[in-house]
Amino acid sequence: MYNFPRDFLWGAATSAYQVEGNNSFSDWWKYELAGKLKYHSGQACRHYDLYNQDFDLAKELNHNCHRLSIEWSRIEPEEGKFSSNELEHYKEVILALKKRGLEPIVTLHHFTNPIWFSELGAWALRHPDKYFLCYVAKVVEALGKDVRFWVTINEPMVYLYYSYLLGAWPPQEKSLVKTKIVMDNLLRAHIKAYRLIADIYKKNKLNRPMISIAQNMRAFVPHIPTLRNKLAAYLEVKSFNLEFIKKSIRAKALDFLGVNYYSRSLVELKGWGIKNFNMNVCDGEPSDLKKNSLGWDIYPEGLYSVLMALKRYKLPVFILENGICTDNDSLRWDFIREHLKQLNMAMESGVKVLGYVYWSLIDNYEWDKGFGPRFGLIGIDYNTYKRTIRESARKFAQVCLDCEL
Ligand code: IFM
Repeated sequence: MYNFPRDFLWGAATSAYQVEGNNSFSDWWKYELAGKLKYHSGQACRHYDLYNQDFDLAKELNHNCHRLSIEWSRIEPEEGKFSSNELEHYKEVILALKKRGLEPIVTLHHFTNPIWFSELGAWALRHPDKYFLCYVAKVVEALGKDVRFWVTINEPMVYLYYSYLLGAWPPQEKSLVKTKIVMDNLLRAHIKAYRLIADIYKKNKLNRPMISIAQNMRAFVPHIPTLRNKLAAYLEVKSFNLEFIKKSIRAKALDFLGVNYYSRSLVELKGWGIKNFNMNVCDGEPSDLKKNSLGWDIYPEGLYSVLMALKRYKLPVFILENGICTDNDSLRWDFIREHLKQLNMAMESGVKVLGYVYWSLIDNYEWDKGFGPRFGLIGIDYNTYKRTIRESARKFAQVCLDCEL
């Protein structure tokens, strides 16, 4: 038996661009229409209109929290022009969660940018934080009184890799110099946003919120355990998993550690050039582990090792994403169950964990991979937008209710 605390937070996540639909002021939309991305997000899941229905389902599944993101390009479609209608919309979304007893966990940046910001130079600008902070201030002033958990930036390292090093996502850059600049800029933006949010709460005499990032962390496992591969795995952990976190902690800008965990990378170093150091160090190498529909290894024990590596920072951890895309729903339940066991073991070994959020509540637009990968606890029929609760979701719901597995 695996027991979790009675006040544990259980839920699922979405991000605005992946589910809302019609985010036409966003850089992704522009790239999609220009044919620079293979798939068009279009109406996505129509969550912008159907959020009440989706939150009813989350409540039916015994969730007591929900992670969502705010689409910057809706709030500020033109530089300096903020939409009171859209701020009102997100206020209603947050209230819809609270009304159902779902604690909102709100992300401010989840990969997408307004078109105007991307045309100015986005995160490679000299001081991108000055634009980001204006938006953050508007949102936090508007929503602050109903939000206890803020995530400033989702997966900064993933954004950096895909958008500036590998050239897959807008702005499709492949530049080492820009990668370094953007890394520093994201870090600075996070630290300043952290301080700004804290100040706004203080000024408005609200209880201090919990602020963090959502850090994608992978288990880096040497493929063949040569000294060279071990060293490379160590360097990957240090740079990909830990650098952003360590620097944020040094700046006293993390109240908890938001962790997104999916898979492992088998490390087989092909050369010492920086491009060999990316998330998929051993892409295409055969491994006998079961895989999700995108070919990622299913490796629950990696969650344990990632969490144990965080113990030394003495901050509570919040699993803000963990999930699988698959057409085999019993594999989804196996995935959730095995990861929850590893999570529980880490807790037994002294890691304080606030909650577990599955990715994702509903199937959605998986960025450059389109609508094929099915991550949802709830399936979406993209012809009718009908939602169907999957069996795995029901099993997870029981765990959420009982706080035991
Ligand atoms: O869909 C993404 C999400 O936007 C960020 N974390 C990983 C998920 C699955 O790839």
